[in-house]
Amino acid sequence: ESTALVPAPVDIANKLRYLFGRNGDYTVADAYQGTSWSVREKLIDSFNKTHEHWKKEDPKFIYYLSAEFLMGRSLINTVYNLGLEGEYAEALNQLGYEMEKVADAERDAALGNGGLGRLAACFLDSIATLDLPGWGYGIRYKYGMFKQALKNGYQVELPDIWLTKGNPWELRRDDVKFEVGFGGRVERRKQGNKEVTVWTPSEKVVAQAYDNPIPGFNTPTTSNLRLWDAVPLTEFDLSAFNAGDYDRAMLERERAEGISAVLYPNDSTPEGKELRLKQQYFFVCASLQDVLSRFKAVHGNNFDLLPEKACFQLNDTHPTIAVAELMRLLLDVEGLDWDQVWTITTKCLNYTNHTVMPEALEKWPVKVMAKMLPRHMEIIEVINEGWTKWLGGHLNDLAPEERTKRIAAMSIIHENPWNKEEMLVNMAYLAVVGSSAVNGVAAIHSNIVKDEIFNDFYQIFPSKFQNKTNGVTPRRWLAWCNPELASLITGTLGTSEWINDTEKLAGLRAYASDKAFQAKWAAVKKAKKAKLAELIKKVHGDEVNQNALFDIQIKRIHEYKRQYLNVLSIIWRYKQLKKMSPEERKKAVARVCVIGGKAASAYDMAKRIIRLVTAVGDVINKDPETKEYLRLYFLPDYNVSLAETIIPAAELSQHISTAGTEASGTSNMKFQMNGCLIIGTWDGANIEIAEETGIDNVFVFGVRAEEITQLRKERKNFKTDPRWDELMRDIEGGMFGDKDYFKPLVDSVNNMKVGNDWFLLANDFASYLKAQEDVDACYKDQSEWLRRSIMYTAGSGKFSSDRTIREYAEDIWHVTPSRPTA
Ligand code: DL6
Repeated sequence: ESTALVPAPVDIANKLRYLFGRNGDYTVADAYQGTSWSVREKLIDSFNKTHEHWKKEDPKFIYYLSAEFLMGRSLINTVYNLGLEGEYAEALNQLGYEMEKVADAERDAALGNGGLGRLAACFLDSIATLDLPGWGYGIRYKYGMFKQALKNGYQVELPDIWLTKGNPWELRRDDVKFEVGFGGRVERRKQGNKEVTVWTPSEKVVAQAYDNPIPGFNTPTTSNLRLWDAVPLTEFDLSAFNAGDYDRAMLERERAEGISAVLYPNDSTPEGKELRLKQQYFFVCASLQDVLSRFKAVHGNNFDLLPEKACFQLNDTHPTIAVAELMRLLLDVEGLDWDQVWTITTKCLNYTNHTVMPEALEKWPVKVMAKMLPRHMEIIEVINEGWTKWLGGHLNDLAPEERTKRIAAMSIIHENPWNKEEMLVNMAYLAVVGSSAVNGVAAIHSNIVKDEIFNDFYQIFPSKFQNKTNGVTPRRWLAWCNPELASLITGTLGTSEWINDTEKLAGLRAYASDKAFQAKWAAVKKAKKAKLAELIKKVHGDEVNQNALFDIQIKRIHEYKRQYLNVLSIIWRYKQLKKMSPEERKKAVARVCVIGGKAASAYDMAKRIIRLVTAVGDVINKDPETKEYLRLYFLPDYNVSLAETIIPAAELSQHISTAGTEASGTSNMKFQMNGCLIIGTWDGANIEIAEETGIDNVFVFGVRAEEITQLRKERKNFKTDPRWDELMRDIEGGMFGDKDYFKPLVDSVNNMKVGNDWFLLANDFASYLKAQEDVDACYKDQSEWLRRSIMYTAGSGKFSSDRTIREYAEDIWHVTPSRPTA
């Protein structure tokens, strides 16, 4: 019998009593535990109903395969998505707690690095909300994204031990386990008059399923994220144990658990470590076996039907081994023929590219793959043989030399350009050849995918290539993280339907210049700024001027994202303020600048950038002459929940990547939804955001993507701005201390040194400063600023992940809604 009828306060107390042995005298952390274990049961009721319904209906499913899911916290999202907020807020009140404080006790589920993993999480929210039969599949990392701390202004990494207090949002499925093998040998054996291939792995582990129910909003649908934990095949080696060799007895356990132990903390550049390939195969193998076993339970061996019942989205190249694994399962385990299997596989798979940098596309040495996955390597070789042979015929019109060159350039297996001895498997090419659809994540990026990264492939299969501009869930990123703004919007539009249909936000345009409405809008922003000021006080101990412009840049630290350029403009601002008289200063626009983001642990230059931010902040924040007018804070350990506090408070946000380098960006969309103005380059989704918001409302600066190649060639002769030269001298001369440590940073943007200013900071510097002046001028006119702010939210309708998912469902997956009855 469900606990649905037990009043929430009693249920919370019961959970604490029977699950944790607590009787009264609860801490906030207890209140969180009691509440979430109580909510969990309602979630599971909904989950079970949905899955009973889907089992009966047998609709086509989309399986989103992703090495990362950056879910953040679940309590608020679950309570609100299930419509239980009133009941649980009231229950907590009765027990003497506030929902918001209780929710704060939850640890983030940080099983992702940044944009790619968070996008996957937003997509699951939309899949459930749109009633689409769909699951996510990934890895249940024991340690997620590292926790970032600052020590003397330098980043230090601490392990993310997130599961110690249990996880109320998951369900271990003891009945769902699959074996996953590695290494060993491949043999041909005779079976009757048929030759069969047998792979005997030398190592085996078990993938144990954990389900994480995903509640949709305003619907009875609760879908699923199934994550795999790696466990040993046997508890431990009994013979070794009996012989007293305890270390050896535990070895298998350690080896197995190592596979799902830790998330690689790299964003946008692959980690070429073997364990990474092991992780990728581990979760893909378990997920495909799981899907096939459910398929077989209903449809037996009628595998030609598989593409009508299941499709898979490969989230970047990380799950691309799925091409070979689906082939292997259908060929070797199910005994189907190659041609039939190839047809089924390519019909079922689709691939999303998330990065423009060609060097960031994953390539695995043939040697590594042949050792770890010998049967898969064989299959990839056969796929490549067929592919290059087919290409030869298709490119018949080309001159022989040109044809050979083109085939070599498009081969899935090719020479390592840096080491002729080594052959590589190009995972992106495997994904393109093995998929029905290939897409980029913003209009400009999808054009780069077609015209540059995969141009040869595009010329042959133009219809395979699509664009699917990213989106974010308006539930988490507006309605739940900014309830004050949400209620103003609902009150003004006279409906809360915008939460499911963000195009309705366009109705706010009519109020953009209305002074009374602007005043209410400003009051919400002010309240959210006060919250961020509280957080800054907690972390840095400083009070900040809450009337200052809150200027934010939060994202992974990367040279292409150019946090460095932001710091240079802050230093320039500081120097200008220093030159002013006290009277002049009073007329300046005050700013509180915040930068947050993690640097991959091995990314030296990114770590130096963090130190530059903290060092500049140390000088500026203490300067009695200017500190009323300018502050710079680095907020450590940027994660999903920190973003939920920062974004609603932001007035200006920075999206200043070198044009053509940021595939899309998604925080730009979250800021836009929350009425935050953007200063940005003509890059990624900034372009579409500007189109929807009105280009004159956005502070656009910098060179365009089409100019980059030429400008890089000419950077040696580029005459830098004298202000730029001055700043370089300042940093090099030790104005912020640590001058030796900052030297490589100064060198990296010097046209005569190794990096040659690859990301063209110097080229964009002057236009960036000009755009910053435009920001100041606009902020002085608060009514104009507020008008623009409202226009941002009003123009954000397109960037709901509901729109993105609807497009995937219609154009790529061909999956239709199937809603259980309430
Ligand atoms: O598509 C989601 C997100 C984009 O918004 C970012 O622009 C892009 O940098 C990011 N890509 C990655 C690539 N990771 N790998 N490999 O994180 O994807």
